[in-house]
Amino acid sequence: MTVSPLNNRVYPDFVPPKKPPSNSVRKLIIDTDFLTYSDDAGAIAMANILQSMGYSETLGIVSDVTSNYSLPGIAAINTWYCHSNIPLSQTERITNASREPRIDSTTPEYIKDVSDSHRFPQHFDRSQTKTPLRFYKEILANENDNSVTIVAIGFLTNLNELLSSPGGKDLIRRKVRELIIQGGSPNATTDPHPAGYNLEIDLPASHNVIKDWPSPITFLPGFVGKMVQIGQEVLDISETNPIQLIYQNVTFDFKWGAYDILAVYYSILGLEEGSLEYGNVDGLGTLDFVPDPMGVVEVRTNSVWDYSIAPVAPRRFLQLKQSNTTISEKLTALLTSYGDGRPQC
Ligand SMILES: [Ca+2]
Repeated sequence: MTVSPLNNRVYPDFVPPKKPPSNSVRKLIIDTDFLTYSDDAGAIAMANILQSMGYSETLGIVSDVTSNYSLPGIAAINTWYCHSNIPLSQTERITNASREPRIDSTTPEYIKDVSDSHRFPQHFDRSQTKTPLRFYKEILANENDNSVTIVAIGFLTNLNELLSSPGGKDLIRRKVRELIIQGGSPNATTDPHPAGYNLEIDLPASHNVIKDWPSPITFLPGFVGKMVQIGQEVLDISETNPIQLIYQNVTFDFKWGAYDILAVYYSILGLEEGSLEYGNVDGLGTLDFVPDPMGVVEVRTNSVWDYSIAPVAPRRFLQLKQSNTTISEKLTALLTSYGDGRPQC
């Protein structure tokens, strides 16, 4: 039994993660396709929870989908966790899509309910949002060198735009300590898993970012995230929390991979926390795209870890160090750490 540092309440299952080294409050920018699946919501909740515990500060959240509902939904989560002032960004090309239009989605739609301010209070003013390129440039310019962590839990379109912009590459080289990407499988032959949805949606952008990004990149492969299942317990948290509704709608058999949640967890707590380890030696090699060995139609692409390629900066991929159930229990304890209550802002 542990007293949660979040609200001084006692939760039988709550185990706070090992603290990162001192002076390492992670400054984070999250780039998300928050629209269709539940793990983006869990990941944004995780960033909020770890910020409340003093481990991180989310400098901004960028939506890389065009849906009009995406930012209000993100704002609802931030507002629930008492961080309504986290700046948000999205393209000006707004649509009324309620699911990612580039996939044939069979997932239930949740975004309209979550973005409904009458149901989930939110502090959001679209007139105050900036486009992703301007947003990234202003945030990075204002931070210390080598101090910003970017976690890409969606597509790489915005990051490629930043990288390709005048002065963008130098700004990244100076300010970004690490880019974490949810996606990319290191072994196409033994793992018949495509490069991953996030990387396939905008393959030219993905290719360019992986090739030219001038600071370290760490990949969380899809099959790693899939092994850590999250679900049933999140349904028991307060119904006032928007992620409760999302998990109710978009978990299959009440379980869904922790993909984006695990990426955010690593981006804040690093390897020191103990769940994960690097799968390649000394940061050598890099991810490379190859044709899908199954010859599958559509845009399916596979990837391999190619040790013969010398990247412009270290590239690493993550694998589980602890058992998937142990990690799942730790993530679940954090996501449910307010019990059926809510934070007092
Ligand atoms: Ca995502």
